[in-house]
Amino acid sequence: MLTPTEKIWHNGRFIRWDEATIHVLSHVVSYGSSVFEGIRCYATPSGPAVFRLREHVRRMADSAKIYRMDNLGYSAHELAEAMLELVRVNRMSSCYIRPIVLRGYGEMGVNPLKNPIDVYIACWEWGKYLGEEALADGVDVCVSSWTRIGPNTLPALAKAGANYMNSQLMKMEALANGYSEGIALDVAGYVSEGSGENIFVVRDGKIHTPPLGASVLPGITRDSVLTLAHELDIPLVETIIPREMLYIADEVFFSGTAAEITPIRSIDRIPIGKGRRGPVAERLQKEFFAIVNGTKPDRHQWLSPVHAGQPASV
Ligand code: PPE
Repeated sequence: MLTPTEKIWHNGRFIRWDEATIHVLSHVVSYGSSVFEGIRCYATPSGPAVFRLREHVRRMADSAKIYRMDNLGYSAHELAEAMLELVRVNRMSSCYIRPIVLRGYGEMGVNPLKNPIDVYIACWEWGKYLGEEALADGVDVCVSSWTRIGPNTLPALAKAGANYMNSQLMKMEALANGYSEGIALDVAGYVSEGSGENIFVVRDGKIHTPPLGASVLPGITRDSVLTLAHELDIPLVETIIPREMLYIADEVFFSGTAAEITPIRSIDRIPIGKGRRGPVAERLQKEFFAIVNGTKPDRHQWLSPVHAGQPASV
């Protein structure tokens, strides 16, 4: 269960956790009109630090723009500062940050343009997304019978609440069948992504990941994996991936803010490679966690320190 923190940021001020409620007739409830982000703040030796804050704020602004939420009322800098302030106010040493932009209460009907836009930012402690052992042992997943949202249906580049109805169908089906996650194919039948993760497929030492045109969220962890693979001299291509490539891969792994870098040990009960975490996933995990935990220098300015005197990199 979610453990409340003290405060939530709402339209420029801090309110109590329990006060962060909306009217049932808010536009978002009937029509799914929200965009949001998920950001991790890690504990480092020099205090809590938010991972890739600038990129998350930018993606939220992009999502809002796609849905014609033209004026959030706050600049990228103000939103980033609000998130850092929230972590300070709640005295968190590490946490997950969830900013949400939603169409609020005012009018009913599909037309969203008359409803106010509300911005909330909450944070809480969030452990390992796919279970405690997932990072070391890998997870058992399936290919979903649900197809990822088509390119001319809901825009996949936007991280919109409504997209997650599709994700929920995938997730519930996977759980009902004893898997921890589902992998969706896109409308053309090629590998797209997990319900809340991007995916990578390794064969003969080369990493493959679906391109943005395969209805994937432009994951910020995905982008970090691209950078780290390049630096570690692991070849990587963004390319369409046929489903059966999953089964004959040496390794498959997920990336995501919540899932971090999670190896996949079987798909549809077929063992992947040796049926456990492979060396490529392990190398990337090692590098990723060394940076986010502050044991290696933050050579890309990926971390925004939470505490005063250290300006955010936004
Ligand atoms: N694809 C989807 C569909 C997705 O939801 C996420 C993040 C990603 C890829 C990876 O993106 P990024 O976090 O920028 O690397 N999913 C978020 C929500 C999870 C949830 O259950 O809520 C997350 O990981 O925070």
